[in-house]
Amino acid sequence: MRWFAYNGDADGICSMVIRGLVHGIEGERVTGVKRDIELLERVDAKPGDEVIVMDISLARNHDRAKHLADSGASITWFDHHLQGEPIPEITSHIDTSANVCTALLVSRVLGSGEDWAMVALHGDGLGAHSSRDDLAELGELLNYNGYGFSLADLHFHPDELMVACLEAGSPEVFMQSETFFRLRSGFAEDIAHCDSIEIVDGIHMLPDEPWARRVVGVYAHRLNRGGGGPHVIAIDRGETLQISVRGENGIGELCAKFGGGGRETAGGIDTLPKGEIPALMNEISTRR
Ligand SMILES: [Mn+2]
Repeated sequence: MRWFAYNGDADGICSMVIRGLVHGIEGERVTGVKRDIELLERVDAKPGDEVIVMDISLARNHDRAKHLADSGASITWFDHHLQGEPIPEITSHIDTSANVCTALLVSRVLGSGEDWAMVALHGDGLGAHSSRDDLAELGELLNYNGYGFSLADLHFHPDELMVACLEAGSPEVFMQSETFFRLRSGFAEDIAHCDSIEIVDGIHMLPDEPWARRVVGVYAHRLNRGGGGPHVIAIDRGETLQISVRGENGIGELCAKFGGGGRETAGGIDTLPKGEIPALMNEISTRR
């Protein structure tokens, strides 16, 4: 039996589409909202099963990955997030360079699907490294769909969106679909709210509302495109903040100090107690 565990954002979806166009997507597929990254917990692989993991951090799934590898599953891992301690039994294509995304790694290994990899670079806020500016909107919209506190916030289940992209075959064909137009109009409605976002003590503070939970990632990438980071964007959840951080480098490691994670230019902390805001902002200010 084959299992797939892939991030529900643009990069995870494009990685899966590239794989699917070459070898198909037969198997048990596990995904979720972007922030749901402990996907391996839902992979119930038996000895001899194959597990393909795309765009989720090995550091955040280390114990479960080790357990599955030790119990005889064969695991292949494509990613660009913090790796933590490597696991020798895993076939790993992990590159944390700031100019790659997971879909690009998948496309290089399979020798195919470069167009979808160019979409994914835009989705991950790495559009400067994409050779296809005409795919920027698609990348941003696929990424936008992955953000939300739970699946109920999303326009489409990430797996449904992935299948729609796969069936379209090419980014150009998908951009003519009803699915694409629904994403575009949903996004336009959500991003219009962003004019009202206030900056409180250096933090872009968003309310805990569905539009904010959906648009926060794209809003953060757009801020970062203007330079001047690291930028801190938060959703106010009462006692705690859900934090996104964007910058030029070292962002995942910065977030890991506060129980979060990420990669070179983007990271997050799911639940930061408000008492820890000064410590976080101290770290941020040393990097500005
Ligand atoms: Mn990614």
